[in-house]
Amino acid sequence: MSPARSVASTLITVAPTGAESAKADVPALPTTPEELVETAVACERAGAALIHIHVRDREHQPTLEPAFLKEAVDGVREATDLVVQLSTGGAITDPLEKRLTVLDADPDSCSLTCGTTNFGDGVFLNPWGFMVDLYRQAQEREIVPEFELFELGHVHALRRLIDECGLPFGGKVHVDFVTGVPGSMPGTPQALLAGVAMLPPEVTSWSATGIGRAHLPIVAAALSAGGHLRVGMEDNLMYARGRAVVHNSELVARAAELATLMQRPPMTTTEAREALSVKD
Ligand code: KMH
Ligand code: ZN
Repeated sequence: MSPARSVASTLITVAPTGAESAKADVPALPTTPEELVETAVACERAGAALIHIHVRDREHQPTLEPAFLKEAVDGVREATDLVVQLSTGGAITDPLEKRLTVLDADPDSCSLTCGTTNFGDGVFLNPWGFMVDLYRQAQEREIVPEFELFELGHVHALRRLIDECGLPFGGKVHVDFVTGVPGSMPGTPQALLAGVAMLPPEVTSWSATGIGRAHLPIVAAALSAGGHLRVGMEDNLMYARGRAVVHNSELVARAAELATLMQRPPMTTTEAREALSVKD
């Protein structure tokens, strides 16, 4: 896929919670079902079309318990038209078998990280067998994967996955570059564009996110290079130098404004469903 290909509109994904920040440290983090739904509604209004969800339990701790996942999927579906994506990455302490059961909640989309990577002081495990199992189960259940690429080697692993297992349900291949995780691919335009240049031709769309201070440079680079955007408190807790994010929707609103200035206004949820070929 050519990085210069003209892309008319911008898919804005919001990743509002993640598994890494503690509610006690970041009270604005949406961790309860009510906060998640309120966030989803506000972010849809601000221009998001897809939500990447990590669920928390009643003590605000990351969980992959099926009842909590289902509650989150149902709640967001009832209140919005957002494409609902569940994280299968969970937290780095989550066992692989448990991460596979995320698909039981029947989201529109699931994340699928294309390899193991450094994750700060820890390791985010994604062995080949796990990737294949997750991919095949997503194909069978008609759930559209979003391929998460933390490393340039992950782009090559995606190539291998498509060669061995074929295309995802719906035939579209959407990837997301996660840049700026300490120890992984840096959050620089140079690294992002190197990844874009390596994408297999089957890729139909790509987005990018920059962790922490890489957030705005990666937004600008992705918009310039024909990419889509992922924003949210999973990846970035600061709105500007010295000013914390108060609500996820302000990150979405700023991304939507920048995208509009770049003549690539936010995609509607209907357009996003079509672009990603999620099931009706
Ligand atoms: N929380 C990270 C260990 C994903 O959602 O698939 C993994 C992650 C990627 O956030
Ligand atoms: Zn995530």
